[in-house]
Amino acid sequence: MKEYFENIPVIKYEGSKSKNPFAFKFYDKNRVILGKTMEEHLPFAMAWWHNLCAQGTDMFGRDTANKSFGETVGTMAHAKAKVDAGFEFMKKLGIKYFCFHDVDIVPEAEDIKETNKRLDEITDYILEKMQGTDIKCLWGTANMFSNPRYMNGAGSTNSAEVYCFAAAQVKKALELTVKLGGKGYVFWGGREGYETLLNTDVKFEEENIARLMKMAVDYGRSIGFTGDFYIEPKPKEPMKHQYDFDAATAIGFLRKYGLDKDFKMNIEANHATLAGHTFQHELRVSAINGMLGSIDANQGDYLLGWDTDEFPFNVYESTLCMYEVLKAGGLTGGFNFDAKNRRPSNTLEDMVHAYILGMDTFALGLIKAAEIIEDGTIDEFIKEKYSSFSNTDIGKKILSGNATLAELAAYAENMGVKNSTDSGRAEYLEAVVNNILFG
Ligand code: XLS
Ligand code: CA
Ligand code: CA
Repeated sequence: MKEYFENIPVIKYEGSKSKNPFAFKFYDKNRVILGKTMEEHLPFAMAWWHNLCAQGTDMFGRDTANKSFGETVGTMAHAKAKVDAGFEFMKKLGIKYFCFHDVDIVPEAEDIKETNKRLDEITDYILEKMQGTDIKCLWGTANMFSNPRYMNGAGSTNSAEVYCFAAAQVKKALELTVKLGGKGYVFWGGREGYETLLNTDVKFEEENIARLMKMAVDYGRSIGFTGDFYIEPKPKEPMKHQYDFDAATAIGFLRKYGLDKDFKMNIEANHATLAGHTFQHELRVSAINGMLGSIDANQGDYLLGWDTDEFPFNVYESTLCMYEVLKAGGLTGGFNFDAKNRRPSNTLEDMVHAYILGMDTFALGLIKAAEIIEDGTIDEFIKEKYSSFSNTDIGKKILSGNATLAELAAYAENMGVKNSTDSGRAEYLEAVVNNILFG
């Protein structure tokens, strides 16, 4: 078997003193934190599209990286070489999951029947490669945004014929996800949105997206898909306004159309930033609604403001992310590195550096988040902050749901003047976190 990452050894944990660029400094998969190993806390996944397909093209320039893996790009031989390279990569990094779009794994043909044949062939091959390894599929999805036919949307298209194409792709991608044992199925609404309301019937489009999702749930369950469907919120890019703007919007949509029992959120850090939220906010909103499913682990660049999909290196953010994940009792999905090397980082070694960076950043985040929880200052503060609802009779009455406005108004009138005097202590709490991170 040909080796693609020839000079790259199996990546091992060597500790933070190590200067070896091909070693983990913090990701020690067997280290136990709060009763589980790091590997159990952090089911990392490789994103097929960025890692094996993207060659550094951006809006202003063409490829800088070569991902041909010795074959002609756009052929089935190349598709198979990507499988080989991908499995070698995952084994060397100790990554146990992958995520894919249909057209990441085969070149799309003119005729959908031919594309589907290619998909059958490549997934047979992927299944073969999975055998004897503990590598699994985290989630699958259909790319319903690249092909020009989707320029007016997929589920939200104006064309019934294009809608059927979208349905065909979802059907096939679901079958492939089941075939590969995927834990989840993602809907990211790339083209589900609008540029101007002057040409858009929002109500109609949203209802049609819901219909497509409902059909997907019915079909998925009928072929034995027991995992979670995910919506991956993103506010904009490519569309000016996308319907799945953020977690709160997507959750409201799912509830409105009765899809909330089958769906959870796949939260991407960079999409939270684009929505004007923190990553932590999106995770919290999902978690308190019982909808925190999976994470696309990356980060944006605050100075650029577009979807840069960088590998995460911000330990403050990964710490607050892991804090939310630990508090929520973990993910049903995993941590997919929906991230790409920056354009000039164009060698095979750079791909490995990027994953080491990302895995170490989340390992550090996990270590530090567990320390915040064990320290207890934040939890204690929050408990105390709201304690007037648990340790006063009037507070208890309000929480019981049996209080009336008139009763509370009478209480207020008897009380005299009351200004809020309870400090929010934001700076103190931020200092506590800094001390745990760097003290
Ligand atoms: C694009 C999205 C996409 C989804 C899968 O911004 O992140 O890659 O994760 O379609
Ligand atoms: Ca993104
Ligand atoms: Ca993503």
